[in-house]
Amino acid sequence: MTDRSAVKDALRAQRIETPSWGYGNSGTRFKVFAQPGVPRDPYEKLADAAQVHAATGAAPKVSLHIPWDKVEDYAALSAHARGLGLEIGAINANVFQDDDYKLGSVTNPDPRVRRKAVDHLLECVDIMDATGSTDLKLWFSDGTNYPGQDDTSARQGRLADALAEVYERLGDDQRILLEYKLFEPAFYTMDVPDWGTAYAHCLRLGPKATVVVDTGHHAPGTNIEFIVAFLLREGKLGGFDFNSRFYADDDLMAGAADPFQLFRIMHEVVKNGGLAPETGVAFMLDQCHNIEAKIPAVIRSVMNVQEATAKALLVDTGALTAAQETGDVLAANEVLMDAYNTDVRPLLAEVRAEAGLDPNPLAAYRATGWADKTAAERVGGHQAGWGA
Ligand code: RM4
Ligand code: MN
Repeated sequence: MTDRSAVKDALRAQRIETPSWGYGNSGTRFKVFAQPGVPRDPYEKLADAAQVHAATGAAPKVSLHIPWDKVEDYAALSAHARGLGLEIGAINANVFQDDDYKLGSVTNPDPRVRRKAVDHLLECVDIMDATGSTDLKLWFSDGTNYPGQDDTSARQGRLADALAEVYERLGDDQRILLEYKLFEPAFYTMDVPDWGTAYAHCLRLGPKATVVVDTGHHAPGTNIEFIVAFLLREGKLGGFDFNSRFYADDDLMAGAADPFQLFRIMHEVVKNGGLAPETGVAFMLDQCHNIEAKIPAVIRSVMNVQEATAKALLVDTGALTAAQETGDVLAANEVLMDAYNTDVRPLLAEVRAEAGLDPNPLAAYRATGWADKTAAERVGGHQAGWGA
């Protein structure tokens, strides 16, 4: 696409969903560094998310994580979100932080534990009903640490049974986003280690089950954009959990470690129609901000996704196809690199200014004084964090 106004329309339309847990305290298994002004409950997390949306105009949806975002009244939480100009995005189930799940959740050898895990997933669908969320994001920490520990194929059967029960419970406009991860916390086998496994389960389940690609969940060197192209072509790409990794599941800011990879991913998205709302691709962030200020880090990540998208939209597809069809390897590569090497910041500044926003979202956020205000006001209580 090289028509400037079409590029701007596409950029204006893109929505990036931010994670409630990105606003809470987080860290590594070595240390969690608390920050001043961190939200103490889901309502305050939404208030922070609203700052990201106000600055960028592009982040109206917020993913929740249950039970981290457990509240008495989900309809009230959803109304609070609407009052802030936000919507509730994906509901993330959590079946990895209970003692019962030591040997797995939905694939646990003990049927009592499996029942408990599936009941939690069904509770998450109830929460979707109450909040208007359409997406159930499922990530399972299930797996084994030692050869012989459990029956690998029996675990696949248990997983399929659990997914089928949850799938049956979905409303017409609701869907499952099934996430995969290569390793961690299990180190020998994960029960959903890769996109192929997730895809096979989703195929068997039906059209309301799609795969979510968390960019941090692959082996080093994996060609993630190939996975994206394949899943889009099959109509099975539900969305992304964007973040950056240098080594494992680092959960750093999207686009920070490898902006070229993010561009290559967005190129496949754009080329295969994945920006169109009807394809249902959710552009979510799944990251944590352990040492940097959280709200500006989320804003930076949104901007990084937008920059990668803008570059992908600038690819001269006519020239690319011509080069591909004539087998001109160098010319084809040059078309892509020309787009990647374009400075798209002025274009995005223009899109923002035309939408009545500050062209510089980070400056806009700083000017609000929100960080000082929340640091002064949010004292006492218990800061939100993992396991809160
Ligand atoms: C998992 C997975 C999920 C996220 C949790 C916090 O690794 O990426 O999407 O909800 O972490
Ligand atoms: Mn994820």
